[in-house]
Amino acid sequence: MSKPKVLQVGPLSERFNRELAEQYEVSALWQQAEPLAFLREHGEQFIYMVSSARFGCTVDQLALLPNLRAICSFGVGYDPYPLELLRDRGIVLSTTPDVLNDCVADLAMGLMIDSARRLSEADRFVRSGAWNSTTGFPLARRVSGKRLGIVGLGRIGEAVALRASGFSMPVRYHNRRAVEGSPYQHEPDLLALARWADFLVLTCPGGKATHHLINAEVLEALGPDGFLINVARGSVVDEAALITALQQKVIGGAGLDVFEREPQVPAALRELDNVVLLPHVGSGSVETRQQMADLVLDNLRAFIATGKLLTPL
Ligand code: 8YV
Repeated sequence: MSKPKVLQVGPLSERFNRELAEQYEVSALWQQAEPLAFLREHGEQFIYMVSSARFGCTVDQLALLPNLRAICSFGVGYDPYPLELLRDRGIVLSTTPDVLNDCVADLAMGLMIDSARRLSEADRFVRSGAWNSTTGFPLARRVSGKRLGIVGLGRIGEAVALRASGFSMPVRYHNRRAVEGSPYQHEPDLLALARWADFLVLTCPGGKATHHLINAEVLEALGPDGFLINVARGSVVDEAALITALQQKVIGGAGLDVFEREPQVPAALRELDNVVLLPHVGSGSVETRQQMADLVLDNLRAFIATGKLLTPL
């Protein structure tokens, strides 16, 4: 029996690429010299697509895939997919929820501690040889007991809140609607949450609805003792406003795992000591990435066998 054909938009781990190729007849779109010309010629063969929260897919690609029925995406984000078009065409999309909650929440805690206690900066201080008998490292800010404001209390936000309880941090959150049954106080006014919080942690989805939600006004409300932590999407923060706020000490500091134009990180950010910069590694542990990969393959297998995805969006 011939293997089902799968269109893979971008490369994932070597192991994933290998496992996919063992089970399916895979066409690697990114390896085509002219991806759209390839789709024009072969697009109608594909019913299944594999992509990721990084690569997504475009309207132009979809126009050349008239028989596409399912996209299995690696990652929990869905902002690079034209969702309305998918809905209109009846194309279903699976993501990889839950398996990455712990790692992303761990990283958010790491960024809170790093930015407030200045761990990365202190590491640079030691490495540079600046530590000597007369020069100690300047004092930092306490984390335990501080107020945590979560923007976007979903599965990852809940995991951050749970960890924060071990640090005796009171938690409030901002969502458009209150989360039913949540033990945390809902704050419908984002500015009020920013004024209240010592740490504002972003765990909301990206996309139009949250574009530049964190602007100069919110940063001003967070204030000179406040820290912004972004493990969501770069698009949620007005990066230019954030750079100004960090330069002028409008906020105390920031910890960022995501940026507006990845992998580009503005030089102005790289020059600042009051920001911790990570290369989008929220889910980046061996264990979690393996679980995410398995879930993509499980979704694909389930859809081919039953017409239903395991974790549809
Ligand atoms: C992914 C992410 O690893 O899950 C997401 O939405 O942002 C990351 O966990 C990455 O984007 C997948 O390519």
